[in-house]
Amino acid sequence: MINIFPGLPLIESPLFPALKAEWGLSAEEERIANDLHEKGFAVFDFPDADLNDRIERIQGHLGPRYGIDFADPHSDKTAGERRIQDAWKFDEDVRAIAANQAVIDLLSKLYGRKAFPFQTLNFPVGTQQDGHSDSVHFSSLPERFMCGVWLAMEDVGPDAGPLFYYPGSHKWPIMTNSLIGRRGYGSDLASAQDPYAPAWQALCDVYGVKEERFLPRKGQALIWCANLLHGGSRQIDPTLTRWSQVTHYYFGDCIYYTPAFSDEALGKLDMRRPVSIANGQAQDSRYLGDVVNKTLPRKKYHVNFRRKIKSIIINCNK
Ligand SMILES: O=C(O)CCC(=O)C(=O)O
Ligand SMILES: [Fe+2]
Repeated sequence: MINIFPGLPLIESPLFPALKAEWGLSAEEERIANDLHEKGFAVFDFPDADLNDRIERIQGHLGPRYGIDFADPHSDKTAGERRIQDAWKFDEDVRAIAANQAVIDLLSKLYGRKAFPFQTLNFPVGTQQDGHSDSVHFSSLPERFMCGVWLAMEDVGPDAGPLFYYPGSHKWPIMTNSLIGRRGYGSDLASAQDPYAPAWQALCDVYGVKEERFLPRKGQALIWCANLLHGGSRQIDPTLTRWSQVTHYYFGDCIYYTPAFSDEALGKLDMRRPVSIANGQAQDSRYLGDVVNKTLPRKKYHVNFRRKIKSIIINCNK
């Protein structure tokens, strides 16, 4: 069967039921694909025989950087730094988790383009972050070719500020500046998420969905789709830890950019040049195979556009 919509991840395509029959999925892969398609997230056991040793080494190596007294069971674990971004650059175990080949192969199969990890976040406690979709921070053209993989590095109970999400919210309108009537290019924000909070709240109210919490055991992981609304719930017991690693993935042959600081309709994109954690190489943005690392400067765009219009008029008059 020809995929008429290569601009959509396979798991998010309206043709998903017909397409998946041809992928040769195992029963476990099919369960994950179905969950992503219907709910926007899927849980799986992280495929790494050395995971327990890696977790222990990561906690030992990164622990002192958070400024938290982990040795004292009664200390406030939320008092220090909440996260370390891109520890893969100096910690081989963080890198190995992010670049896990089985996960890359699985995501590539489910999305229909080659996945590559480009960012890691390591948390010793919950983030207590409001509901958001990651696609305002990092998105792609065509859209939806991005996902997060959240790995539990210990068992997580309800008092430790577990991850939460709204099942099915990946099907809601994708949050962009044009959707909320805001100009983004050149804007300056302390938190890129802030302008969208009332809009996400309005969608939650109108769809009347109930949040679900992820209470995993150590070694379980959760994939979330680019547009799934998720966050970190309030940490009820501050003496608890909630060690976790999030890896964000992009997919090949896409334009990579930050929507919060872009105005897509005006061709003003805050482009990204993500480095693949798998091979250390910066990845070019591409559109239908062609490299497009820079937005066309505004002036040039106008000249080209005028030339094109002129040639259309001349040709029409011939
Ligand atoms: O772990 C959490 O509490 C949320 C993390 C998150 O939203 C992210 O890394 O994108
Ligand atoms: Fe997030």
